[in-house]
Amino acid sequence: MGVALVATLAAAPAAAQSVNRAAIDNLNEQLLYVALPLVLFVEITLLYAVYRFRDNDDPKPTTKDSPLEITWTAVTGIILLFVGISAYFVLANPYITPAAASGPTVETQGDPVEIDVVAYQWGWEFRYPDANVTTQGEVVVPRGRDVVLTLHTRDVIHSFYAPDLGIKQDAVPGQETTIRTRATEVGQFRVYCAELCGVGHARMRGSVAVVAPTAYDEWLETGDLPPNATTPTATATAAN
Ligand SMILES: [Cu+2]
Repeated sequence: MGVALVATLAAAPAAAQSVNRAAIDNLNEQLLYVALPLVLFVEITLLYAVYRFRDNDDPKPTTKDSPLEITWTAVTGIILLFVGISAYFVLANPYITPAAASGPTVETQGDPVEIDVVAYQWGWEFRYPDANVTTQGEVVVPRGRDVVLTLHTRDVIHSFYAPDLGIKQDAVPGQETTIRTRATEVGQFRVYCAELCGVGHARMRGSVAVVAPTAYDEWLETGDLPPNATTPTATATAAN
């Protein structure tokens, strides 16, 4: 019964918008399979004990019960091991941790689009060194191709946060940090600064426009996006 309920709850309503988001959503789902039966078990046990012993005038401490103690220690150990291994595979995913250039389970695509991101009080600048293009506030990326964003900051710490794409990375003064992603759905996705960075912090928003590869090439050449380039359609959302 528990498993059927979990399966119903965990059925994802929509496809993930990026490989990063897919990895995080999958982990969330896996952990839910463990957490939900545990919550039910603990709560039902608690309610049962409260009801069963409600009129106990002479409570006795639990005596030594080795099989029970071994069982709960072993079960807890197995659950923690499962959580640890699941989390490790996501952390070792090179899209989640770009320093893990090629993870044990996930291969990155070669020849990524490289973009320099400059965060400042209070906005975002995006530079495409290969195309000599610079944009303010909005970064345009092609669907289905790896993108590597190198983050810099002109002043204080900022954080590039695109929740729909499962991306969050700090920009630290004097350092370079990187984001690797591959968007799988055309669309317009919001970017927030997730590090309190001064009075204009709340205004420090941006967006990621994910467009079809042909629209991306056209945009790089002309600076204009075709109409409806960021409108998801049945064909545009086909998985890559
Ligand atoms: Cu900021």
